[in-house]
Amino acid sequence: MKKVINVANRLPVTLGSPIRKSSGGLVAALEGITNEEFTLQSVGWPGTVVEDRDKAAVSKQLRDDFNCIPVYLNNDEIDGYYHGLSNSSLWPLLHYNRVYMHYSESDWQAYVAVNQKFADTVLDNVQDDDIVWIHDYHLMLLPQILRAARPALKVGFFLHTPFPSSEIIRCHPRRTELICGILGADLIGFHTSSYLRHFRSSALQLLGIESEMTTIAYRNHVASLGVFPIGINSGSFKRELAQKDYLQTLTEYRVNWKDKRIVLSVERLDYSKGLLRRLEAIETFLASSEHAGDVVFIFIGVPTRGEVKEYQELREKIEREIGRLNGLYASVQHSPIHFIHQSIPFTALCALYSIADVALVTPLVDGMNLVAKEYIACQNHDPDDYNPGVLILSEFAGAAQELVNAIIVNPYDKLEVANAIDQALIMPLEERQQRMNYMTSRVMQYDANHWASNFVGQLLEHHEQLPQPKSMDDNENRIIDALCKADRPALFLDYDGTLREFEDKPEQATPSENLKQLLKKLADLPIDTYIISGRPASFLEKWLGEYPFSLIGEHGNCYRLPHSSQWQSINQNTDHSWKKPVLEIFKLYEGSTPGSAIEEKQSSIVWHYRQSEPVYAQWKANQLLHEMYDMLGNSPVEIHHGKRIIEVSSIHINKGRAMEFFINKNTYDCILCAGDDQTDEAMFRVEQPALMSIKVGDGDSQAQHRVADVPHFLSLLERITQSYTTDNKQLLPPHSVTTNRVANAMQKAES
Ligand code: GDG
Repeated sequence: MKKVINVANRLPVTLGSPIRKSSGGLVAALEGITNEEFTLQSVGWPGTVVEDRDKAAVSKQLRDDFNCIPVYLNNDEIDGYYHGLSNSSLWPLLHYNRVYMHYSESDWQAYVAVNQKFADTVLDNVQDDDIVWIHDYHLMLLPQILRAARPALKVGFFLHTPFPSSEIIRCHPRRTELICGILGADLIGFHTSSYLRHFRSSALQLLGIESEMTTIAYRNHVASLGVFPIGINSGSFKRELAQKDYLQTLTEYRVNWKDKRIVLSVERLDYSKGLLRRLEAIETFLASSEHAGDVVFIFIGVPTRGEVKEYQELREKIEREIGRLNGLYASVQHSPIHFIHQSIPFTALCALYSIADVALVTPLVDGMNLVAKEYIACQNHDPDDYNPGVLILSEFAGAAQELVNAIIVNPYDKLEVANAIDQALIMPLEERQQRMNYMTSRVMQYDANHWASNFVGQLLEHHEQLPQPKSMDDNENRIIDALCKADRPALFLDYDGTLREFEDKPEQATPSENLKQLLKKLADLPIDTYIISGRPASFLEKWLGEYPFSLIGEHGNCYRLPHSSQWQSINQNTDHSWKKPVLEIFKLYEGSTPGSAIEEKQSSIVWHYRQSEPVYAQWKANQLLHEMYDMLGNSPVEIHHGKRIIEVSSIHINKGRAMEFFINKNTYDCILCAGDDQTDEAMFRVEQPALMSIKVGDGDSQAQHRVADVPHFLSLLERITQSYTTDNKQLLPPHSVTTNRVANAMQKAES
């Protein structure tokens, strides 16, 4: 049976004596997936500081009675990680509020440390086959920490809030770390496709990571992206609506408000929920509607985050505003707004949902908003007396994308909201029934259980689809072994992205000290080494000319043999007549795309847009590509769309052909080629039994092997150099290989 470890900021329990299970929607959602297939364990903060002396007993009880593993936090950690970084910097930004964002380095340090603490707890309790499901913005670093520690784990991450536009999230001083943290997950889930789109565009804009609609590759790891609109725990509402207590409460409320129409609002007192704007709309309604005297507005405002200054101020403003409106619009018998500033019992909540003629759900921004769905679940379905209410829903709640039959409003438009209240109050029964029917079937069918099992199902699917990579150690050993055994080995190594990481400006990507040391060691080996690059001869000569390597420039157009200073063409008769018109068009694109630049080489022309605004430049690049395909259909050229470049080069020139040119002149019995981009694929495609190929980094490739990035490739080269001992350039390979060479030598002698 598989275990799902559910990791969220809060454990689904409330400490006290006795410890009580919380009744949150998330807990119920996850319980729905526990059957013969899954068991469920929760990891999280128990919600309060626990004294050291009590920890062992609390942990034992939590584990034995609730299958919960606590992550204990001290007061400093709670301040920095929870009140600070999570609630005072991430929450406001995720809800488009830059002004309320407060960031401090000490909060960040606490956030990093607590995410690590969560990781340690998960790692202590997890087996490779388990599923780890991480929830929400408190734990954005956790997926990447877990991936680094245990790459085989199945890790899902779901964000319960919106993911805002890149223009907003970029304000966070730690945006890069946060996005990279999430990218460690195998499956990243959002409530709506807009949040998913924003996440993708932020990864592109802020980190330069391109993605597909449902996948994103980062550091040799592909994460799936998905839209999973959370639902409510429909079963618990169905059950509640059949309870005696509920029916009794309902009757009491009906009597209490028998002459009134009820407009209900329920939420935590959070600025994202739009209460002040709503009060403006209510004032507009009270001042102008003929129904004003018939209506009571019931506001349930659950206290939240009282430690944060903005929440204290919001509460004061709301209380002041409600007092003012009640003073202004009350009569002797009636106050228009009934404000309950506390959480009410579930039974009372359901009864209120049921009797409310209208639910007024107008957040300024909200990940999903479960209240809207809960209201729908509580409309009376007695076929003899089906008299449903009306949902007024903000277009900025994630729920609006599903509940399209609600009256959808712009919460910033007080007149529109006031009119919507009027419209709802007079809406004919038939229309109310029609609207509610569609929404009810959606809400009851796509409930929390469906959400949870869908997410977990897709996470498992993601894993099944992944080709199980062979252990890189095995591959490495085989490659090193083969080179050591060979009589005439050769290396064909690309430079940028293979031996050296990219820089914003290509001219800055000169060999690092480490690389120079490594190249020196390679130079001492009895291996023919070729550096095969798109760079011009001048660059290769200047930075790599001192080594006894063959240098091949411009994707195989020209070469220079070791110890020579003479550069020669590989193919003398190449037609370059296409270059002039191509250059003219490239110049137009250079002019209209700020940050882009043209590089002209002997046999190719390259348009670089690495430093341009990515989305616009990508669009221009596609345009240029089309133009090139139209123009050059019959020309002897290859058009190549690489990593933020478009290159047009002679068809007679490519790295594969250049490599073959040298292979044909020599009798290599083992060849290793490596590269990171599309131009290197021409080498990978060469048909040669002695050829081994390595792709450096992510992306599709025809190479036989793959390493994660430049450092991994350099460490492989390092291992190759270590496997040889040089003594007057005599090869003294490792033991196992020696045996083989002796055998070879003997065979030769016998023949
Ligand atoms: C976050 C996202 C996303 C409220 N008052 C009482 C009470 N509640 C319950 C409601 C509902 C829950 O609290 C509120 O859920 P929301 O979805 O509306 O909002 P957040 O708490 O901000 O939740 C949100 C959600 O995560 C799930 O992903 O939808 O966008 O911000 O269940 O019923 N329950 C009781 N008494 C109350 O007075 N018993």
